[in-house]
Amino acid sequence: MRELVIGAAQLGAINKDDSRESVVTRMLALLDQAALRGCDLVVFPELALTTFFPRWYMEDQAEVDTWFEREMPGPATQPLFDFCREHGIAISFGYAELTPEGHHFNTSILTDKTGRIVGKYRKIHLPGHVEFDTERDFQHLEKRYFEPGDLGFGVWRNLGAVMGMCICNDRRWPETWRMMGLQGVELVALGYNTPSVNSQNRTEGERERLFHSELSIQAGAYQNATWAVAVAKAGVEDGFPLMAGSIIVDPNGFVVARAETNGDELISHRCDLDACQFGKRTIFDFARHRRIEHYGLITSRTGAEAPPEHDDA
Ligand code: CDV
Repeated sequence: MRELVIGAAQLGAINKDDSRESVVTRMLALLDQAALRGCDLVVFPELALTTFFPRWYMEDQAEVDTWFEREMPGPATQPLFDFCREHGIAISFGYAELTPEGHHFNTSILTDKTGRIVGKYRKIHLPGHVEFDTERDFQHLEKRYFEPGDLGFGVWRNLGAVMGMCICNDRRWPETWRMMGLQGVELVALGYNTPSVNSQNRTEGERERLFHSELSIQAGAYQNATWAVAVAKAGVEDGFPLMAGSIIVDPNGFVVARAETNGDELISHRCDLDACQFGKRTIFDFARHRRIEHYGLITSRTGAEAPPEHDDA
């Protein structure tokens, strides 16, 4: 059996004024718990080091750039990597990445147990909008501050497993999961910052938001016979609530661990990677069952186009 103890380290609210150092201290406290539980890999949320800054409208690029990391590890994050090496724990977390060439990405990294970065993913499905939107109850400006990821959906051999990453909104797109599924993924690490209410529909609250999140993750895990670790940034950030509900999902799509609070919380599960094999060899044996000759529209058409209307009478 290939088993890994996987931790999902949910973070509670991070307010605008909270320093990266204070967040890293909280992350280290969760890593201490993870070490006691014997975790092999600990997954943290999207944009783990700061508040979810895309809710704030900014025009000054210098101000925007204060939310980004120019190096990874940097002085504030180095202790996380030191912890990995000292305790033999791999980690994955999200942050805003500013490249030396001046590109801005919503990024996640994956390390091995020595703290070496072995995988990087840059968020491809960026939700939200570019300009201030007066119709929304609050802003979601990811399309303003980030470029779509340019690295595709990679997978990496790490800790004896095939691991992939995606970020928040990516989890709602079957294409995300299938791209990794086609590379034999056995564990998908993903973090999210999902507001508890829909900024464009006040009737859609936390119950529906959690349902849609779990529906997407459970379907993605099942249809690609992979473990999935989905980790929230939760709680009320400067008055704006983010839903919690971090989960670990098995390759049959069942939730095997779930966070119970809205704050910093570690959940964990001993995951048998070989449990992916049954689904991959039977109902989701892609090589035997997929019919790519009928899937052309998926890569040739972006938006939905219904056939022309005609008179049925
Ligand atoms: N950070 C996100 O990508 N959030 C989106 C919200 C805006 C719907 C999500 O899919 O959860």
